[in-house]
Amino acid sequence: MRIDIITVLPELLESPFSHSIMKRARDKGLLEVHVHHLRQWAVNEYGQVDDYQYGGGAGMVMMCEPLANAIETLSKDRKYDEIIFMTPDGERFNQSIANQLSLKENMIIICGHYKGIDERIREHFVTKEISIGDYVLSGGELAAAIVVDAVGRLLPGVLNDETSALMDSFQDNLLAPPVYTRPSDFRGWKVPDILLSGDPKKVDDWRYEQSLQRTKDRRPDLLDKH
Ligand code: 6GU
Repeated sequence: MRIDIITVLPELLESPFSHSIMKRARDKGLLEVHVHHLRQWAVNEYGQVDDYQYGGGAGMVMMCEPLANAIETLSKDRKYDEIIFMTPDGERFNQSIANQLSLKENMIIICGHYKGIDERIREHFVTKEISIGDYVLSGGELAAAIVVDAVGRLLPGVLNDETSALMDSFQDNLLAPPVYTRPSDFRGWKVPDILLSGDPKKVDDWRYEQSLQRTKDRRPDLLDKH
């Protein structure tokens, strides 16, 4: 999978994909992330990419021309399956959207800033608009990093047995069960006996029960989808 991110703050996206599972995905050649500074497509020598909004009102709007140029330049070299705009008024991101996106070959992600981007870019180029939750961030970069992480780890070959996505919270609309490691007794706080029993069937049943109970307690809304 190749992901091209268009942003006015490329520095914010240097680190998130350079560690741990994202680093491994890139080192293995399973995930390519290219971060592009929108300024290279600016309309003038001052590097302008935003302007006042028509009709008045506080806040700048990201202009059509730099964004259109960015998208069209990138599109010359390959076909993009999805052009995503990160915006608080987009569709709320979840595991199901991550699963769908993990099947795509090439994607562009546009990070919004200021008051947003000119509506005509959304109408004529953007194919999907994503929000990561009901709160406002100063820009789409951190949200884009979350989407790339959630999608990248699902690509075949990225996770091994130890990090398998199969047992993740949300993968089947259940929260993950509690986990423990050594020692089996820490300050008198004991690991549940079943986990030390050596009986894989019993352990599986216990984990499923715990998942179900945890989901009932914390996220009953998920149970309808389970
Ligand atoms: Cl995608 N962008 C911004 N700026 N704020 C957000 C968001 C995105 N998702 C939730 N809040």
